[in-house]
Amino acid sequence: MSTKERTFIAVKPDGVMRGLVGTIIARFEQRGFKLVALKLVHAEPAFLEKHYADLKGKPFFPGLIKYMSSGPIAAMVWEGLDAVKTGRAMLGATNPLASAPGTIRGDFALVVGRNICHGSDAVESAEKEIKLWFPEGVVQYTHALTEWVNE
Ligand code: RTP
Repeated sequence: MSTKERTFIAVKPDGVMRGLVGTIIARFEQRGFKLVALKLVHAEPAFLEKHYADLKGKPFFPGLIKYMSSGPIAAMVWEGLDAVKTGRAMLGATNPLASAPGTIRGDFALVVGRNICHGSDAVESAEKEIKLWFPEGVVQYTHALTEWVNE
């Protein structure tokens, strides 16, 4: 059964510099997800080492931290049914060479070291990542959509 979830999605520095923030936001909005947090962050290496703690020791780790700290990241939280799994499907495979056309990486990226976006891989990691990137919390919507369409 589908459950309402929250996922942490980030447009990495290459995605921000290439002007893909709006396109990526549009895809999540159009799919039906709700944006509950959004900010631009130029993250320090020490902070990114916490985000990627599981990858410490991998040969690509130093390059990954350098890449991720090279410019602003658009950090977001999206909410909706199966947001974690569907969010990952929308991003496409980690290595863009294997990402299907129609996915974000499959349409806009070529190499794994510049794969333009991040998405939480499980509900538990989403909770951890949301706490790390948004310690201030996310917004609560207090009005139904119809109240914004009809006065
Ligand atoms: P992400 O966390 O960015 O959504 O990526 P992921 O779960 O799909 O993949 P993961 O294995 O956790 O790798 C995190 C990021 O590290 C970079 N990477 N580079 N050069 C390489 O072989 C290599 N492998 C991974 C990518 O930016 C990947 O998204």
